[in-house]
Amino acid sequence: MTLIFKSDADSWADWRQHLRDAAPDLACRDWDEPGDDDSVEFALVWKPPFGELRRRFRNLKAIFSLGAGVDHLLADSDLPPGVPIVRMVEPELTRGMTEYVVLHVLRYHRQTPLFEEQQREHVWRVVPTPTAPKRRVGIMGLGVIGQDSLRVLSALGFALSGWSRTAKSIPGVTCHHGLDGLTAFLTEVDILVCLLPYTADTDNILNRNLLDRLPRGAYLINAGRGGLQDEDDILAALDSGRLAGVTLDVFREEPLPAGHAFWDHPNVTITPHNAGTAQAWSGAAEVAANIKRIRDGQAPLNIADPAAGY
Ligand code: NDP
Ligand code: OXD
Repeated sequence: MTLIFKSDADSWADWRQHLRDAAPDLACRDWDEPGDDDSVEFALVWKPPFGELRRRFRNLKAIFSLGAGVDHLLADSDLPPGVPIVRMVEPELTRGMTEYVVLHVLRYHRQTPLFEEQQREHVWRVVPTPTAPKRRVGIMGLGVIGQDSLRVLSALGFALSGWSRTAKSIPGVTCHHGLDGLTAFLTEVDILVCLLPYTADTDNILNRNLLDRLPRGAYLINAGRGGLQDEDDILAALDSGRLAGVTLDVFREEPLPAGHAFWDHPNVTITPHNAGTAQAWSGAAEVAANIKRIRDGQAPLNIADPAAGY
């Protein structure tokens, strides 16, 4: 029983050690290490080359994504048929995402960019700062990460709204769903946080049509996927004052191309797609538990739905 591993980060040694600890009878090897591909039953991967999983590994029982998002896998039209794709759901990836969301929500809530500018200009000016209950944070995507972010934002006292595909009921959160619920959701939001997966339905959703429904001077934080955002429309919304500030962890093209207007825009904060990362010391146990389920004849947890795209 073998697991094949592929990542674009330098994390193989770490995962190998923790997979060994979590599943001692599982042989693990890196994508480029020679070995018997017919013995490979599990793949733990990030962005494998299209067609390779089907071509190389004839006995796959599950494909584990190294990320919570599976768009990098579902974009492959040549996947092995009938093999479940399992999302990475592990506590430390979720924690990292929640830390990112809370950090940047608080940064805008407490007007930190303004005070940083005042410091640069040696200006001492007190600006009234409301407390959290007077600030509404709206989360697009009420899945594992969206709900964990809401849990912490709720403890801080923010007014909270959420938007998802199907109806949700979350205590303390004004929930909306579907395209019919989008306007009511957006019109109340001071800080919009996007934690959606990238699918055919969410492609380019953060566009002018959506941004125009936000109150003037709203903030946007996108840590979902770059394909969710129309980058020209975001720049136009900043220039018109519709958006007061934008924080982006993800981009249409990654790394963000040199010369992109986001690099130098005074009201844009960028991070290099590292809001949340699966941690081997925690994630290996989740993968091992799912492999055990499969060997026991059960379906793994957190299977993605290829039809829905997430
Ligand atoms: P989940 O699958 O748990 O949740 C996805 C949420 O999005 C669900 O609430 C779902 O609605 C909602 N959704 C999907 N499609 C639509 C739609 N068309 N309209 C409205 N809502 C929709 O995912 P996670 O919370 O685990 O992860 C979310 C995303 O975060 C990942 O797909 C990935 O792209 C991104 N991510 C980014 C990272 C980074 O470092 N920047 C790290 C980790 C994840 P419903 O509840 O009705 O199904
Ligand atoms: C993920 C990511 O989807 O890191 O987990 O982007």
